[in-house]
Amino acid sequence: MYKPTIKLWAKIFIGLIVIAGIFLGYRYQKKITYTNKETTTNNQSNNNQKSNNSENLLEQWASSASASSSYGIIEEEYWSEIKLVGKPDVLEYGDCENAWTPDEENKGEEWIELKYQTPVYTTAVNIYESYNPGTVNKLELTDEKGKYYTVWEGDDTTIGLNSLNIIFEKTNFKTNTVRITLDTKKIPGWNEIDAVVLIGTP
Ligand SMILES: [Ca+2]
Ligand SMILES: [Ca+2]
Repeated sequence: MYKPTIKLWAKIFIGLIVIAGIFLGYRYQKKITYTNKETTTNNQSNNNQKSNNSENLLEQWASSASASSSYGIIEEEYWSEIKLVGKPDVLEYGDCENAWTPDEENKGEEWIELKYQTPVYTTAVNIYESYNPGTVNKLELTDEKGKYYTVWEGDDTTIGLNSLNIIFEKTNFKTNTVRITLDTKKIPGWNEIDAVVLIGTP
């Protein structure tokens, strides 16, 4: 009859320890993955705001919007000013109902006005253009009394699905209102904007 030697028992014992070790390691790794996933979800659920703690910079997406005109009527939502609210949701360059566009393709001067939850001293506004970009020519902000200040006037050279990132000297007033003027004659076709982010410190 075959009798396992002490040496064989020792090998089996070591083998079991290794298997247990691999199993525990796998469990621990799974736990770490899950924790990271949870953190990401929490960030996402903070719907229109993202805070950069090191500089106390707040990135806010519009909470409401109005416009000189809109292709979509509010009730139907498509291409209406409502489509400027929140994070970008146009995934590829082209005509998309998730963006705002005016009621005529090439009428000329149009404007959009975005409101944000928290007033901030701001240094930058990024305008996410999604179709026939390049028509933005002025950026204004209001102070807390509602007075308008022009912080940028210039030539929008945005191409494709991209954001026009406008950086300026930090305002000496807090704002929660961004007004953007466009010249839709400049670029033929429908000129569409997906979303606008306001960056600053509360
Ligand atoms: Ca146009
Ligand atoms: Ca949008």
